[in-house]
Amino acid sequence: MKKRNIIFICICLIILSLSSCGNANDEPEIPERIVFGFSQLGDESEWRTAFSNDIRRAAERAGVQLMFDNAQQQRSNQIKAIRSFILKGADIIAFSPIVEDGWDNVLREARMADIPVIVVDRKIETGNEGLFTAFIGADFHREGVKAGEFMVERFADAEGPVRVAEISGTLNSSPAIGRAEGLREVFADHPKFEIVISDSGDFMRSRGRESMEMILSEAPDIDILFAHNDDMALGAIETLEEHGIVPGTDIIIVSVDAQTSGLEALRQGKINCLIECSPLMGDAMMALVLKIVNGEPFERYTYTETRVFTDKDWELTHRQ
Ligand code: GZL
Repeated sequence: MKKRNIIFICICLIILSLSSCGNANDEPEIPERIVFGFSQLGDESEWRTAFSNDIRRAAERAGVQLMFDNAQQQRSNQIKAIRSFILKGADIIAFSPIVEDGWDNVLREARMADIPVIVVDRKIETGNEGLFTAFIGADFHREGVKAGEFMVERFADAEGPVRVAEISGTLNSSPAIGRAEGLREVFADHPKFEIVISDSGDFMRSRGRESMEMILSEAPDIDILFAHNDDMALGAIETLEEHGIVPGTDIIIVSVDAQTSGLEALRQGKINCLIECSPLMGDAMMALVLKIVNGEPFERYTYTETRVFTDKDWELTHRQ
């Protein structure tokens, strides 16, 4: 074979080898996954379970690497979880604060680590609003107002006093505070309504049962039960039925959340009014996560919708 052919072949081989190995710049950049730490307060209710499931699904859809911790209803566990997310170098953290107070120190630690924090679902009381980056959740005060407005309308023809029992959520939690305040704001303009007894059921069905037992023994002749969530309302309904009292007829029942079991009780006429508080915030929260981490503009406060479902609507739209 002639010398020049050999040289030509060698040159071709060199060019081929250089083009095939490419260089680091040609490799497609695989973006690093955002590491997102979420501290969930517990699993006390149907709403909470739906919310946790929605977060997992939304993180999957968003391609976000989720570190999820269930605090089993202990603020101290939430603080530990947030600290662990900081140590693990999360890009961003979110948490559902079980109660309003006691978060400033751990939020300062996240701030020192330059990790943004989103407050989700429930609100916090803080001496420095700059310690968190954004909030997404419901307007609890509005939910309480909506409950009160339903009661005013349903008892428009009643002389009064209209005796109201309240089974509230976790003490010092923003939904319990907001819902109670909203209801009382409406009653301030309608003095025939009297809240004759109030007890915390911690948003749990079992505690709703217990609270209703106590209410029946302490204030037997109530006209309305206002439960701060469906789980407690359903627990109370079990107790009422054990006492031969017809829920939704002998006592008007108003609840918040409008989860599957609550809607079923509405259909059965055992609950008369549901104030919706949607747990399906996962996608909106992930959109916020991506905007904040990517330095894009975002809303600091995002509120979910509050719809009202009543037994009359149900009759109108679901009459058999
Ligand atoms: C509301 C949420 C409340 C629900 C309850 O955003 O924090 O906690 O109303 C849940 O069902 O336990």
